[in-house]
Parts: sequence; structure tokens; C-alpha cells
Amino acid sequence: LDFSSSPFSRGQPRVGVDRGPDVIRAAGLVHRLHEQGCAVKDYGNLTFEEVVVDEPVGAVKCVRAVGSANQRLSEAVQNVKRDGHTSVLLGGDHSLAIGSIHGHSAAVGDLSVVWVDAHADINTPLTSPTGNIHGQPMSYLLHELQSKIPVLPNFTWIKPCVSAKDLVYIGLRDVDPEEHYILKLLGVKVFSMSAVDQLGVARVMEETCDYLSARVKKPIHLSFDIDAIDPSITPATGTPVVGGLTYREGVYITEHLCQTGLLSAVDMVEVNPLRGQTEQEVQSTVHTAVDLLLGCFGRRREGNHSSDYILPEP
Ligand code: NNH
Ligand code: MN
Ligand code: MN
Ligand code: MN
Repeated sequence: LDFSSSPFSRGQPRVGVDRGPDVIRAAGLVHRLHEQGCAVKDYGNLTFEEVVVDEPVGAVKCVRAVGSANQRLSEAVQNVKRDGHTSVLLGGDHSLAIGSIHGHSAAVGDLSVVWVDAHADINTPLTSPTGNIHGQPMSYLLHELQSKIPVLPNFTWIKPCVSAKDLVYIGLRDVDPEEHYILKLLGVKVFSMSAVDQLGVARVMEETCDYLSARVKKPIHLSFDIDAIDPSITPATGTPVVGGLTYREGVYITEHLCQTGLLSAVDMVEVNPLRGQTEQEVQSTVHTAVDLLLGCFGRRREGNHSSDYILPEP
């Protein structure tokens, strides 16, 4: 698997989320993936051209910077996928899902998207209550919302590439009214925290995979916002929301998606080391992000061993 990491924060107003990739690396992610038998290539942090003048367009903030960073990211992800690797994006804020999913789809065609988040991130530029693009990425990517998206500077390269029927949300608990309307209008499959409470995570994952593979089995793009996990475990993030997934539910989601053999790209976003009150809060958040990624790439809690292991003889 190949990493593109994007120390990018302009999709939201809080400083520090651009340091997410470095703290996740410092926690030994690449080494631990090697240990579990993954061939890993780390491309290091992508660099983005500085956008000096970036006045809001309507209510939407930092449009030009977000547009050009995602164009660069999309190309990086396309290269990784065309080389036949699994793409891992370390963010950065969730606006980066635009380039990550766009690039993934440009290289492999139709995708299934599993979006694990407290939030739906499906505001259009015209419904957004905050103007922050990290609350909007899915609106640019869905075919069904194309006619609702105004022309924005540095966004003209984006081609909608995901169908509403190929999208599943898990973990939602802070959805804006306009977003709720959109989810119902498009008939998007949603497993909110209420559904996780009702069904349990095992059935949520079974139903997610049944739903996504009902027609054809498409490559899966997992977009994991660390704020999906309960802030008692992952407090170092910009918009924590109480009542989230447990550590175990989060890891179960990744183990289950790994077992499908269809996981083709993963985003791990919104880890913000400057939002932790203590070093322990930061470490807990970062270690959870690492464990979720290890789960995506083969780590099992029952234990693992390599297929060529030979038991030593006395
Ligand atoms: N729904 C809000 C918005 O559109 C908040 C989004 N914040 C997130 N999303 N952290 O994951 O601005
Ligand atoms: Mn390579
Ligand atoms: Mn979120
Ligand atoms: Mn998000």
C-alpha cells in the first residue's frame, strides 16, 4: 500500500489538523504495517501551492486553496491506483476526501464508499451552515447533486463520480437539517448511532456489505473521520461529538472491511494533535487512528502469523 499524506487544514478553521500525518507516522504506523507483512511505500507529505488571495465565495471559505490541493491529491491517488497499490490518505481535514475519492474513481471506475463519521459531510456550498468545505465533500462527488453545485474557482476539474446507492454512512449523530433532507431525498443508506445501538456493529457491517454488493462488487473506498469514535477515546479532533463509536466498534468496522478483500483506498482524517487537552489525549487519539489502519490491512485481534512460519525444533 502507498501513502499520500496531506497536511492540509483549509477545509475547516482550526489550526493543527495539518499535523495529523506527522503524529500518525511518529506513532510508528509504517513500521507496524511492515511487521504485519504489508509492503508499504510512504510518499511523504504532499506539498501544496500557496493560495495568497482566497476570499470567501458566497459563504464558502478557502475555496481556491481547497480546490487546488484536492486536484493535486487526486493526481497522486490516481498514480498510486494505476500502479496497482492500495491508497492510504493521512489527513488533514475531511475536505481531502474530494481529491482522494475523485482520484480513486478516475483510476478504477465505479466505487463503493463507506463513510464513517459523526457527520454526513454532504452540505452543498449553498446549504452549509459554516462555510467549511470539510462539511461538504460528498456533495461535490455525488452524481445526484450535480445540479445543486454552483461553479467555484479551482473546482471545475471535479467530476461527480459516486452514485447515492453506492454510499453507506456509519456513526452519524450530528447531521444538519439540510443534510438530513438530502439523505432522505437521495435514499442514502445510513447507519446512525441509533442503528449501531439497535443492531450492533456486527449486523451493521453485515448489512453494509450485503447492501453494497447486492449488484456488483465494486472496490471499496473507506473514508474514516476520527470524530466517528467517541471523544472519550479520540478527543484530539476539531469537532468532537459525544455518543460515538467505541474503540472496539471502530476496529471491528476495519477488520470486517479488510475481510471483504475489496478495500482499495482508505482515508484517515481529522486527527488534530493541537486539540488534545493533554499529551495522553493526543496519544489516545493517534493510537486509535493507527489501530484502525492496522485493522484495515490485516491485523486481527485473535492474532496473526505469516504463512511461512515454521515452529522451531529443539
Ligand atoms: N455539518 C457541519 C458543517 O457542515 C460540521 C461538519 N464538521 C465535521 N465533519 N467535522 O466531519 O460544517
Ligand atoms: Mn509504488
Ligand atoms: Mn466529522
Ligand atoms: Mn468528516
